[in-house]
Amino acid sequence: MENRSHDLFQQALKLMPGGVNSPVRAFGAVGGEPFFTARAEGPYLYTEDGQRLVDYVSSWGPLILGHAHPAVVKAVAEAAAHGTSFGTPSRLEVELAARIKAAMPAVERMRMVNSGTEATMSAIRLARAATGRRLVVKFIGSYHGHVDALMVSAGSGMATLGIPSSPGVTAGAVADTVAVPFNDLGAVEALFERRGAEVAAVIVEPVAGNMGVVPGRDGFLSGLRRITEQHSALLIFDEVITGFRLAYGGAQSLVGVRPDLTCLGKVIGGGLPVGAYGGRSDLMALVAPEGAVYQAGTLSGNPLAMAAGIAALDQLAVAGTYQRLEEMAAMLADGLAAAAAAAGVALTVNRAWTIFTPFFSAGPVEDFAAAQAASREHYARYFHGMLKGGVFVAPSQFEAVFVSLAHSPELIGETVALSRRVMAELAEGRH
Ligand code: KE4
Repeated sequence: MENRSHDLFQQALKLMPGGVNSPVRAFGAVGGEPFFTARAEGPYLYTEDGQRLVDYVSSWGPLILGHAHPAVVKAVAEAAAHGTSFGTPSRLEVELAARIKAAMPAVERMRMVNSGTEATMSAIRLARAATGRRLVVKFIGSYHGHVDALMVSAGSGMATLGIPSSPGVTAGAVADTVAVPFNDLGAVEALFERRGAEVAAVIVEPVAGNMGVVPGRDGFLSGLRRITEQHSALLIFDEVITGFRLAYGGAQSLVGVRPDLTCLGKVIGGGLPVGAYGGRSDLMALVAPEGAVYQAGTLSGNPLAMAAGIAALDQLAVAGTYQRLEEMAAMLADGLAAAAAAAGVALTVNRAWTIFTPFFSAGPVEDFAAAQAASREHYARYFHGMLKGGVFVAPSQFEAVFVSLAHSPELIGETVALSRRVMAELAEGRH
């Protein structure tokens, strides 16, 4: 049988590093060659080789409605017919920003950009300008995009590839970045006791998603809020994953902590390239052209991406949406845990509302060191067992499982049934 994914991959390898446009897609952590997707619809990916896969990666989070949702496709098609980018302000930018502000009161004003990386890069530049301080504190195993200053002890693809930092990121670029263990409030307090007067901001994923899903311990986020306020430093929530994913108001609406700045991406673009950073009006007033903090982007706020984001958020604003997502996430998470227990496979499932990660370890998994101790070998065998059964989960232990509104309890039930077979085979040492 012809293997079109293989042939495409051979061509891709000649054209792009690793044959991919983002490292985590290359299956480096799980082995094998990536399949190529021809099209996607609802909860399914359709590969170039005619396979239909149930998708729990959702393009790493954005496709919360499922693929090719009619409302999003219609909105993008209509916008495209009126022009794809104007390079001037347009009504759609106002409409998306107004929806984000209504959902997240802490985001009093914002700036649209084209990726989560641009959002976090801009937010730390703004924080340094606003405070006149240099130091940025991040957490080991958290990933905030590939901005030089934050590529220290990062998670996601960097953890997957075992790259603690990256060649090309100079010592100077990270001289003012300090990484401390996630969930370790004592380490943060000790750092602030020594260097609090130098800290511009703490940037945190309010639920870590890039070491796998690791929720903040009780009091962790409120502790960060207290400490940053005490030392006149800013608190930045990187909600690129959690924004409009955990709740319509993001993690900040659930954890009861108001950040000074928020970074967004993924879901707010409805599957098109959108990021945003925003927060206190007094801080955003420092951003050019109102202020002197320069940040710009040719395609920032372009009408296609805005139209997709508006359509997505309007679908998500419907009552009961997040309850449905959370019920399906819980059904799948609990199903996996039960399957592993029945097979005698050590598994710890961390769930935070609508997202979760199965760690192949006895656990608990409350920081990156514990996540790293999980069995990558077992994860790879689980990944391939599920893939062989027609289910696509993240090709890395350090990512999240994303359900969508296109999934259904019946489909989740079928996935759970498959997982029982996969866990049993894993326990028997097959795969
Ligand atoms: P992008 O630049 O990839 O749009 O966003 C960077 C980013 C920022 N902050 C958080 C919390 C993120 O999770 C991300 C990107 N997430 C990864 C996967 N967890 C994107 C997938 C990839 O790198 O291909």
